Amino acid sequence: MDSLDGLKAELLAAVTAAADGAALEEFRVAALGKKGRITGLMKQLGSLDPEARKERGAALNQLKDDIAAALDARQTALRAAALAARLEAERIDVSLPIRPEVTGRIHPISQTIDELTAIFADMGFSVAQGPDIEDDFNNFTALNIPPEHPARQMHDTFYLPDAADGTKRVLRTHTSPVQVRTMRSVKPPIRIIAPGRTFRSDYDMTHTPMFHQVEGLVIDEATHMGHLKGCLIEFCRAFFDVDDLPVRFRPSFFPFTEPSAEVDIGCARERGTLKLGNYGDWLEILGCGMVHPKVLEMSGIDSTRYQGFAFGMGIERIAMLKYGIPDLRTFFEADLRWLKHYGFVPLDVPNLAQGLTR
Ligand code: 2NM
Repeated sequence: MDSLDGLKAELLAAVTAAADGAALEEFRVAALGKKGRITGLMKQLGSLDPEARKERGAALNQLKDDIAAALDARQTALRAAALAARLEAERIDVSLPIRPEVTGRIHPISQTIDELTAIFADMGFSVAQGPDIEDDFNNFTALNIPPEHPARQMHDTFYLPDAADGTKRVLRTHTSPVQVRTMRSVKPPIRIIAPGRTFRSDYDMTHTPMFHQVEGLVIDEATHMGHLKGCLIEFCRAFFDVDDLPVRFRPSFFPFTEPSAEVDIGCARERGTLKLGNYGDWLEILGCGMVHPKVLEMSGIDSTRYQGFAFGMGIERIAMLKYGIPDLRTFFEADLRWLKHYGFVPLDVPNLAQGLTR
């Protein structure tokens, strides 16, 4: 019986010589496959007498194991080499500046949402979201706007076909249903803002059928009108970056708050331009109030124990004021020249430490 040493040396040399995964697989088939050389030698065992067969079988098994181990080792080495080559070839310099000519811009709406989120986050608010398609209850009834209430007409609602279970559905006319969902699912204290898309069937110089709002909600055991005023004065001064910006609260009415107020900030109107600051004139920018006890109760909050405040404002409007954008409708025209002019560079992420915008 010939020795297997020569064959083993030959096969190991072939394993070492395999230059890639495909060559290695070809070798595996040629050596260990159904018609491979070692398999062929195994098949001849039947013609030997029992004593010789036992010895030869053990030697062949040993050879097979040795070759398989060499194959595994070679495969691991080839994979490591392929990865190293790929890492070398795909090396990028992450410290290179971005190429401005191929860079997109952050839309002023996104930028404004990021800015006001940074301000409210600093005051301990978190961001809540909800669906664009709401049921009539969350959008109206839970906010103390029952069916037939005149405020429903004021909202120019987009009605959708009823859901399968008969639920009346609408495109949300404000982000308040997000606050309703939060009150129903979270135990107070609550401190959230809800920025997002809202929809009303109205289209002219100053209205688009889709626009953005941010609303806020604070509920705790001793939350009062002083907290509302401090929070919103702080927001106005931080957002418009005017330390002594005058802010005044005027009595108003909303079905979901009592008392309710509208907030004006100081400004000057000169020859068609608008300046923010202590110049004697006033500009309305948001609505607010103490959440109506009926609204708390309808969302399962005990109004004898908890009270809170809420507020809402239009994001396009405050963005237009801050960034001098004259025409609301341009926000939604997807005009790249407009976006290049009014948009923001992606790496300028708003934060209070560096100032909201640089
Ligand atoms: C506003 C003005 C005043 C408001 C109220 C609520 C809720 F759900 F808590 F009752 N959310 N948002 C609110 C209050 C919104 O927008 C001008």
